[in-house]
Amino acid sequence: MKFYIGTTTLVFAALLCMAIADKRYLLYDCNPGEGFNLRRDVYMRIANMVKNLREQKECKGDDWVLVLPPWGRIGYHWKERDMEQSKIPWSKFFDIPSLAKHVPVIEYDDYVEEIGDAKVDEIWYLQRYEEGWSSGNWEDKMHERPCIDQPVYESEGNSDKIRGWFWGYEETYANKFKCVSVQGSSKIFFGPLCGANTTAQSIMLDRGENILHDMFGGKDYWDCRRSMRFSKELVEEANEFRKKHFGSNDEADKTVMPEDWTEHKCTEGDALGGPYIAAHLRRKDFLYARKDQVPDLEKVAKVLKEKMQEYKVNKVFIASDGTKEEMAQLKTLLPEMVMYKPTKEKKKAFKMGGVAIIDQIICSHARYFTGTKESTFSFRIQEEREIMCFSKDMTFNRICSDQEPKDCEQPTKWKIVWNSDSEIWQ
Ligand SMILES: Nc1nc2c(ncn2[C@@H]2O[C@H](COP(=O)(O)OP(=O)(O)OP(=O)(O)O)[C@@H](O)[C@H]2O)c(=O)[nH]1
Ligand SMILES: *[C@@H]1O[C@H](CO)[C@@H](O)[C@H](O)[C@H]1NC(C)=O
Repeated sequence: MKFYIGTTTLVFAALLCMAIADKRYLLYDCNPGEGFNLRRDVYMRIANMVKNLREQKECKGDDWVLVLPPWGRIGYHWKERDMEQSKIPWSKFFDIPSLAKHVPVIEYDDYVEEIGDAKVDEIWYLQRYEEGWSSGNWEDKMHERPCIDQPVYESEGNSDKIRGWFWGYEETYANKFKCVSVQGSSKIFFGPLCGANTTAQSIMLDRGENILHDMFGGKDYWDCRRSMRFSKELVEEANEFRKKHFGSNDEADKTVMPEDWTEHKCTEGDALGGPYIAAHLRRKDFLYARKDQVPDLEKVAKVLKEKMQEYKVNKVFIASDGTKEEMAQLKTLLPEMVMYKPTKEKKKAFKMGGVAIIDQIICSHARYFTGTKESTFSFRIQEEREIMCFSKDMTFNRICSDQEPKDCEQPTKWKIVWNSDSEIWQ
């Protein structure tokens, strides 16, 4: 009897070991300068890399899991001195079970607990090719190369631990570090990660923004995008605001979606939107960097008034990173405008990313939306509306500045892809 139990335990332990040995973790980070909304796009590239790695023959048996990089120290807007805007788990902003329906994900803290150490086996620091883009024929390629920039990772004294930013987790270290020049999409990583260059359990790809989308605008792209449902807390806050200020709700607006995103499907024009229009007015650095394409506030007020008439509504929601003074000026020109202004407590609880997402949710449920040229903040709203099946004319808009022609170029109309056999844009 004793012997029998012993064997089962042994067999069980062996099975457990095998299961653990098969698990591999992909971590990533971006250039600190990248903003919140571009980072959400980089997530999609990495998530689809993990999805594809799981399906690779060379990687057979490897149970790849994506480790979600804690939020913080992002872009120049989030460079707050306090650590309050750091070490933020993804669950603050996104619904983890929804993400996990596309690809297995794990929060960083849970990863540390799971492997029992705050460490990464290898860091691949992605960079361009020193000689620049290869002219002539485009070629996907990747090689280990000397670092071009000063490395942001350092060996610690006489230990072999490599230290770096690691999202503000000081105890975290890596065992190996190398620079890798890359030109192309995640496809080129399959061979190297699946044994050709490493069999390490955990690999971190830093400067992840250097990886391109495998199939921009394809089914994987949209599946992944749809899996990025926001946290319930943020959705509730946005819904309350919609109800209170506009009498807007999903039933009346025809934007009801099933809890499980994989069960959702609609056709363009299904969504009506709430009885208000919305605008995202990106100001700050855009006022200088894209001076000729940012409309002045008089122009904004004039166009939004016309649009309210056209859509027969008397409320306009404004999302903006503009200053208090700019918004006060706009209010005198456009008294109908409404903004989301969280209390101190809520601001603290939701963090800057959460407040940005609430603005985005409210914009995405409006009857008509107009955004800012080349702002990834606006792009994310447009995608959200595309997922809910708003008519494209009510989504892909921007206000022309006075320096531009009256019929200035409007945003590209991205079309959601629901099935793998639909046409795709590459
Ligand atoms: N709450 C809120 N925040 C905004 C708004 N517009 C911009 N922001 C903030 O400013 C940031 C945008 O600037 P960046 O961080 O440089 O970059 P990004 O997020 O990739 O977006 P873009 O620069 O617009 O492409 C967002 O991440 C927000 O935190 C807005 O309408 N509402
Ligand atoms: C993988 O190994 C090959 C052969 O040694 C080398 O040329 C290449 O640079 C390596 N790639 C990476 C990403 O390490």
